Amino acid sequence: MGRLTEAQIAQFKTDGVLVAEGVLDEADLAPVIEGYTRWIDTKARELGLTDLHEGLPFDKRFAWLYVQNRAIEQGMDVMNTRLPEFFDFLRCQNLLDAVQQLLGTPELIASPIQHIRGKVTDQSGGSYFNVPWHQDAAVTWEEADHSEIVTCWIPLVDATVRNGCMEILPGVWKQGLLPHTSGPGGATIRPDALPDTPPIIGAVKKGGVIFMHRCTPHHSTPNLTDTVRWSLDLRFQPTGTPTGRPWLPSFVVRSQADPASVETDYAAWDTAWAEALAKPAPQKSAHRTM
Ligand SMILES: O=C(O)CCC(=O)C(=O)O
Repeated sequence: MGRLTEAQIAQFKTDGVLVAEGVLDEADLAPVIEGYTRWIDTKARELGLTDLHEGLPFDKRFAWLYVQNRAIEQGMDVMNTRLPEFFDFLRCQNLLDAVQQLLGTPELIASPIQHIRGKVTDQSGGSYFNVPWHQDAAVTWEEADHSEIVTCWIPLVDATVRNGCMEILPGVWKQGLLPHTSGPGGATIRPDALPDTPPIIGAVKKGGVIFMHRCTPHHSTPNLTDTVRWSLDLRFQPTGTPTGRPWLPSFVVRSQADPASVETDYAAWDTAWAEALAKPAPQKSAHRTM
């Protein structure tokens, strides 16, 4: 069991980042892509777009729809669409095998901090397209500062320098949480505190995953192509550890000690998210900026 080599696990532990190719199979990602293909089609029709571009593939269609009406991306994130295919993907065995190897435990929950990003060349829309240098720990409450959270960045198309892959700073996680300020794209590391470390270029093929420590700085680069750089970013951590967003639901995705605790009921997941999102968010922001 396990898709990562001992050398890859050791690299993650040293660098706080691992760009791993071939973690997932085509069949792992296909349902999520099909689910989003369906969602985009429905949304385009609801918006009454004149040209539906029905013949275009997944890595192109959204860009052409976005040009017509940026509202196509509203409500697209995973906790809003709540697609059954995405719910199932949270328990993807190939992904969780790798996470288990990195965390050394089969007792795992999915953090509520999870996104899909359809990054197009026009960055003027959603702020989450062009994310500035940050550490994921800066967007959680301090209750999660001792939680071993692993970010899994999962391209749904090949991520390249030209279509706006990430850049990541290796080894910097050892410095802990760096000071952040708030900027147009969200929490960002104060420029004077950004370490002078050469970045790793996060180009990775579909099927690969970039694993990151919660204190690993990373940012997104512009998409210079006419295609869509689709990706998921999900976070997993040992069961029982704080997520840093206690007002949002987290779910057991794997357990050897208590297999019945794994959330396999779509309706329960759907309802928990709907109820959490219907409540006002706490006054204390999740973004630790100064
Ligand atoms: O997908 C991107 O370009 C940025 C992702 C990111 O910042 C994150 O996963 O925390």
